[in-house]
Amino acid sequence: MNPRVFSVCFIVASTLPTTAFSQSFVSQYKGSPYHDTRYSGGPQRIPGKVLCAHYDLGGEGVAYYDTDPKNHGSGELNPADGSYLNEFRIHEGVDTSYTKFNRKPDPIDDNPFDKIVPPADLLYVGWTEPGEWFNLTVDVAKSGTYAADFLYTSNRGGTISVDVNGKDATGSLQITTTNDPADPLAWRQWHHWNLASQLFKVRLSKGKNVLTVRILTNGNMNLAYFDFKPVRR
Ligand SMILES: [Ca+2]
Ligand SMILES: [Ca+2]
Repeated sequence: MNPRVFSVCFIVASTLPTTAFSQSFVSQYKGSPYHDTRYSGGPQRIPGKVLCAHYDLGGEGVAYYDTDPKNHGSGELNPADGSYLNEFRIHEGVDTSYTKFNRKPDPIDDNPFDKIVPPADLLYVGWTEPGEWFNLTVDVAKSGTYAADFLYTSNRGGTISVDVNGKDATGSLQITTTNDPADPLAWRQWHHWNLASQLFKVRLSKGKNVLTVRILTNGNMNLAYFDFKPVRR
């Protein structure tokens, strides 16, 4: 082959994949945005808060990977009692719960060791372990760079990452532990909430995108939401 032709072919081949791969990932993806009787669904909107508990429909291996098929929040920690919150996604493998306020004698999520007090009855993904992941289909209003604040608890620190359309977009993100030795209650080390301001920045294209949140190390984190805001230039 003429070396010039070869080098042109090589440049084309090496610049195509990112966009082509993203488009093919989205078009071949079998998951779909979450909805239920209370939540009308549709892709979660960016800018805005993207709720982890509203991870996509599609089940194990498509919309998420969880280490076991049981939901250890809904129907277990939170007994099945007919209520929306206690039975939220009860038959799915991802483990979900919600922030509990005004519990006596020991406050749960509105405790004095919170770095930031979360909203009450906020659904979140918990019982996380390394290797687990879940997908969030989002609708981006405008192409650009977005910064994400992250509402979470972290018993022992750890790392997560976020893919955009099947490709790692953040690398390993260090999650600061919210463990506080001053709390006399061992179980409450899973309930100290914090907001990681601008945990990561990511470039997103207008329209439908699929985010994959991955638990890389340690687990034992509760993931509530990522709040995406446009980065002003
Ligand atoms: Ca599970
Ligand atoms: Ca889990």
